Amino acid sequence: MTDRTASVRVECVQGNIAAQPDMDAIVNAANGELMPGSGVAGAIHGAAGPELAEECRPLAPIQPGQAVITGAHKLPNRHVIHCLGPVYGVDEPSDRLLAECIHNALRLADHHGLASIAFPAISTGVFGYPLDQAAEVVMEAVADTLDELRTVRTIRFVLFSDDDLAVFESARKAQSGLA
Ligand code: AR6
Repeated sequence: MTDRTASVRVECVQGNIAAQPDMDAIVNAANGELMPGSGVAGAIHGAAGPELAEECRPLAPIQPGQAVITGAHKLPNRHVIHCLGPVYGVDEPSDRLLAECIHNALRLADHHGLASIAFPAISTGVFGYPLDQAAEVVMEAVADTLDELRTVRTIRFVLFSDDDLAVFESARKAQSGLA
C-alpha cells in the first residue's frame, strides 16, 4: 500500500468556512433537510444564495453520518459537501457517526477529482459534541482515510475561534502520520 501521509497536507486554521476561496470544496455542517440554518449552515447558504437550497431540496433527507455533494453557486468554491453530524448523546454511536461524516466527505471529494477540501468542526455547535472529543475523532478518521485518496491533496479544518483552533491543532499533532 502506498504511503499517502507525505502527499496529503492536513492543516488547521482560524476563520470562516464560507470564506475559503482556495478550496475546491467546503463542507457544510448541515441539518437533515439540507436547509439553511444557524452557524455554519447559515453562513454557507447565506453566501451561496437561495439556489443552493433549491439544489439541495431533492437530495434530502439525509441521515447522520451521510454526505451529499452540490454545486457552490455564489460561493468561490466548486462544490459544497453537506454532512449531517450526530446530535451528541442522541445519535449513537456518535463517534462512529462523526467519523463516517469525515470518511464520506473525503471519498466524495476524491470521487469528484477534487484536490482540496475544508471542513468546519461538525457537530460541535448546536449539536453539542464536546470539541476536544470531536477533534480526536475527526483526526483519527482523516488518518484512516488517507490511503484511499487519489486526488485530494489538502484537507483543511477551519475553526471559528483561536481556542478551538488550538484544540484541533493539538489533536492533529497527536495523530501519528498527520504531524
Ligand atoms: N465558520 C467556521 N466555523 C463556524 C462558523 C463559520 N462561519 N459558524 C459556526 N462555526 P454548527 P452543528 C463553528 O452549530 O453543531 C445548524 O443550525 C461553531 O462554533 O454550525 O453540526 C444546522 O442547520 C461550531 O464549533 O453545526 C443544523 O441544524 C461548529 O462550527 C445544526 O446547526 C459547528 O457548529 C448543525 O449543528
